[in-house]
Amino acid sequence: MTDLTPQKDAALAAIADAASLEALDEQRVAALGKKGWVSLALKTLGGMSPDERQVAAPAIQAVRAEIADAIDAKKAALEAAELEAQLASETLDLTLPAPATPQGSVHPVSQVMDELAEIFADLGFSVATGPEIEDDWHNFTALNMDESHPARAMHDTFYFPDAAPDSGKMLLRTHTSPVQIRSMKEQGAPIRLIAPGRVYRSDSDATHTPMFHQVEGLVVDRDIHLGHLKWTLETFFKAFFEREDITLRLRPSYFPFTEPSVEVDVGYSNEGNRRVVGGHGDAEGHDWMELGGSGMVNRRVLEMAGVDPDEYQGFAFGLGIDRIAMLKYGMNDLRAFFDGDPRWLSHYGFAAVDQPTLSAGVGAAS
Ligand code: FA5
Repeated sequence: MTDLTPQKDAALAAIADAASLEALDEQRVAALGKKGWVSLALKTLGGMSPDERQVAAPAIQAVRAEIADAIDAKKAALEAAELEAQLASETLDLTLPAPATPQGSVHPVSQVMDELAEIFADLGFSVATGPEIEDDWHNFTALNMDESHPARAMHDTFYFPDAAPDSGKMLLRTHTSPVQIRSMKEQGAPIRLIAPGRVYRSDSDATHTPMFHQVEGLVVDRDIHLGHLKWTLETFFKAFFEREDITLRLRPSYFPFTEPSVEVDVGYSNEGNRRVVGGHGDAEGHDWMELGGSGMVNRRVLEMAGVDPDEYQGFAFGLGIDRIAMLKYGMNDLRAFFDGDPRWLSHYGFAAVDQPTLSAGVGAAS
């Protein structure tokens, strides 16, 4: 019988030196594989005499077991080292601060719309909406501006080129007033609502943009008069600007859909290049700024919206949301509202958690 000791020693040395699981497996195949030297040695047992076999068989089996044990031990060591290396390369330092993630912010117009809804909800107003693509009847005719009415020209309307023949001309609504008509037709009277939203006019400079935002207000009930309108606007502006010294000036004006009509101005002063609301507009260092139009709903409008003008009266107002946002939060160019500049948004925008509430203050800190 051949002595397997040299082969065994060489194999054990190679197993100890194996640097990877692949290298170790090569050693396993070379020794214990079908054609490995241990397997071949086992095959020689068949040609031996029983006496020889009795000595040789346990010796070969012992070599086989020694090599298999060495392979198992080395395998466990290599796997442990591999895991160790992986853990070392994948460590997470949980004490590090979280990396900065890009954050969105709430646009001042959206924030102001939420503030409006919060204040008016407290006064018992609901929030209504209407389509931005409107028909000529709701935007003009039902608001007492028939085809030949000169006030139509003041609206710089964007018309759609080819509307269906009997649908009436389609346009981008020029104000939120058509929501008055839609709401009265749907709900009848009494009614108490605000309707904030986008409106469009082909008009552009530092204080005018082709798309801007208005909030409509409408109250229809029995015995409504101009005093209710003034009280409502004053109460709203005091809550909105969070100061008591708000002075409103109602200036006689003209809108086809209100009679009488009044323009609403608010007193402000200049502090640096910022306009600060408060005080009487005629006082030293003060002036007036127009915020919107309003008036008592014209009888003809109530009639066209299906409300009996002998039983119900109403007041309505339409305010420029962008303008009141600029006044409250100190921006001076309206066009920046719509540039989408992330620096402007991160400066003037609001955190999503800054929900305006009457108890915590509707003017969330920006
Ligand atoms: C109207 O649009 C009327 N519908 C308001 C109204 C409603 C009157 C209900 C009576 C009853 P006017 O065109 O004045 O009115 O616009 C109202 C306000 O929208 C303005 O005072 C101003 O604050 C704002 N506004 C008007 N045009 C622009 C513009 N191009 N850019 C930004 N704000 C504007």
